[in-house]
Amino acid sequence: MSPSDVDTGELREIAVTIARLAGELIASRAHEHLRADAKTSPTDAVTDVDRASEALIVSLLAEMRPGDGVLGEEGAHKVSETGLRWIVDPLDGTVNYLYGIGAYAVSIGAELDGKPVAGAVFDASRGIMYDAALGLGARRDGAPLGCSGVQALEMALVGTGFGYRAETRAAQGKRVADLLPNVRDIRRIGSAALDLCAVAAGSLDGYYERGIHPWDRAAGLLIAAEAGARTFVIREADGRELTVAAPPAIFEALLAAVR
Ligand code: LIP
Repeated sequence: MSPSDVDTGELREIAVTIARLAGELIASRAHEHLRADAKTSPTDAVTDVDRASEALIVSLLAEMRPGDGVLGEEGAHKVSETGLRWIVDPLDGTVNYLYGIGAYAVSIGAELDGKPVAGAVFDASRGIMYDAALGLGARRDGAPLGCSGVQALEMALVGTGFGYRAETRAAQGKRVADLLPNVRDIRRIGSAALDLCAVAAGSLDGYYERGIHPWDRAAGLLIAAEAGARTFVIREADGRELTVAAPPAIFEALLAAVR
């Protein structure tokens, strides 16, 4: 099947509907005193809300798109019978959520034979919906989005993030120290999905991060690309993936600066 065989607008609306419902669940529990379990390190947290959100998303996808595959951050895995697979981060920005910092989202992307075709990121902390469908543009609460017009890296506000393991963070800290004098400033929002939506909206001029997962970026990369940004993912020698998104005018300069 090719993207022209599917209604990407319909897939976008499914992602929007489900992301909003999961986001409402997350927002409704934001003031609970949650216990966090550790994943890859003591600081890599997962909560019952992450799991509840993923369970809701998986059940709604099973109802609305029964033959499709699913890959979720918290363990959901279903092989596709249709060529379509949904890539789900049920709560991106878990640490922010735990600390009551207003930057956490639900990210739901749809891929057809591995190619992104639709996606939605619901900022559950602010009730803002970002979405995109292949060839149909990117939107924020239904209004078209376009990325920044920045023309020089030294004027760029660049988002990034860091891993959870101390040795990884030491290396990432050195890289961001090298980048800092060459850009306007750095922002560390704590949600890759919201970083990518910020690039799409022009609230960031660029974003890069090593070590994020497909579920962190599946929807946000398409949203950024449909808003006019260039996007790039490469697996590096250490096995970690580098993700970059920026407007065409500074993309090559940012990529060269972070590689
Ligand atoms: C988060 C990413 C963020 C990264 C954090 C964390 P999570 O995802 O969205 O970009 O810097 O370390 O991985 O764990 O909140 O779903």
